[in-house]
Amino acid sequence: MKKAVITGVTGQDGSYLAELLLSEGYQVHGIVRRSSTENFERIGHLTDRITLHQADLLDQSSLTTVLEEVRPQEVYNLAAQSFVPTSWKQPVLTTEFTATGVTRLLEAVRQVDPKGIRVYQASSSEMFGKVQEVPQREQTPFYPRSPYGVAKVYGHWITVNYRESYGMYCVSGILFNHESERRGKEFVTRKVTDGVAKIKLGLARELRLGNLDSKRDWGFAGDYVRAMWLMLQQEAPDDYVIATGETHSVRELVQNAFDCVGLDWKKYVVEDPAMIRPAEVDLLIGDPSKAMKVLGWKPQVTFPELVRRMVFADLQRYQRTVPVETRKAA
Ligand code: NAP
Ligand code: F7E
Repeated sequence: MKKAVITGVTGQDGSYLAELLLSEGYQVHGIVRRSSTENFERIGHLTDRITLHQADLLDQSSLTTVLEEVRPQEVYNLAAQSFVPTSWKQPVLTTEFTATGVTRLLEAVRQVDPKGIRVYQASSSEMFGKVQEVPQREQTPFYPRSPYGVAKVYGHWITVNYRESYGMYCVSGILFNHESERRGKEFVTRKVTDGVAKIKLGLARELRLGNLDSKRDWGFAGDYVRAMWLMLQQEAPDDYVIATGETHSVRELVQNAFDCVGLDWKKYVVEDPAMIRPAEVDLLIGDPSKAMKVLGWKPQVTFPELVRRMVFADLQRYQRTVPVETRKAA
C-alpha cells in the first residue's frame, strides 16, 4: 500500500486530495498544526480513515519526525498562508509559511529519503501577476504582484533547485484559481455564492465587493487535485500549468451567481474601494495543453456548473441551519 503525506490537509485542496488518494488505495497521513480548537470542518468525514500528525511548516524537526515515522512515497505540500490580501498585512509570516516553509519540507525529505519520496509543491498562477504573455504557460516569465505571489515564486524555484541539485523527484504544479463549496469564505467565489444565498433567504441585504473588472481562470478543486496526483505518477518529474483555458471577470461571476436564484445583482452589489488591493493581478488565463497532452488531464466542471454548485450548496446549508422564521426571502 502506497503512503502519502499531505501538508494543509485541513484546507480546501487537502480535503479533496485526501479523498482522491483514499479512493486510489493509499494510506493517507495529514499534517495539522496545533491549535486550541480543532479545525476539521472539511475533513470531519475522513478522520476515521486518515492519520493526522501534529507538525508545522515553521518547525523543521517536526516535519522530519513525521517523515521518519511514516516513510511515505509521496508528499504533497499544500500548506500555506494562501489569502492574497493577508500577505500585505503579514508579509513576513507569509514568507515564513509559503516560501521558507517549502525549503524546510524539502530539507526534511532530503534528510529522510531523497530518492524514495516524491514531492508535489503547490505553486500558483499568482506568480504570473502582471502577465508577460497571454495565455500563461510553463515558460511564461513570472512577475508577482503581492507578497504571496513573491513567496510562491520562491517556493517554485527552490523546488526546481532541489530537483536539479539532488536529483530528487520534485514537481511544481502551477495551478490557476480553483474553487468549490469547501472554499474559504474570504475568497471571491465563495464570498459571492455565500452572499447570494444569504440575500435570497433574507439574511443579508447587500454584498460588498472590490474590483469587479479583474479576470480569473476558475476551475473546480476536485478536478485540480487529480492533476496533482497525476504529476507524481510520471516517469520523470516536471512542472505543469493546470487551468481551464477560459477567463471570466468578477462581474460575470456575480451575474452568474445572482442569475442562479433569479435576482438582479445590480440591486445588491456595492463596490467598496476599501477592498481594492495595493497591486492587482488584472487578468489570468492559463494554457493547460502540456498537462492535457502529457498527463491526460482535462477539467470536468465548467464555470457555470461550478458557480451553480456553490450557490446551491450555500443555499442548502443556510436552509438546514437557519430557522424558517428568521428568513425573509428576497
Ligand atoms: P487553504 O484552504 O487556505 O488551506 C491552507 C492549508 O495550509 C490549511 O490546511 C492550513 O491549516 C495550512 N497551513 C497554513 N499554515 C500552516 C503551517 N504553518 N503549518 C502547517 N499547515 C499550515 O488553501 P487551498 O485553497 O486548499 O490551497 C492549497 C495550496 O495550493 C496552498 O499552498 C495555496 O497557496 C495553493 N494554491 C491554491 C490555489 C487555489 O485556487 N485554491 C491556486 C494555486 C495555488 P489551518 O487549517 O490550520 O489553517
Ligand atoms: O480574488 C477580486 C480580487 O481572493 C480573486 C488564492 O487561492 O487564487 C487565489 O488568489 C479576484 C481578485 O483569489 C473581492 O481583487 C473583488 O482580483 O478569490 P480571490 P486570488 O487573489 O486570485 C490564487 C491562484 C492563489 O494561489 C491564492 O492562494 O477577485 N475581488 N472583490 C475580490 N476578492 C476577494 N477575496 N474579495 C472581494 O470582495
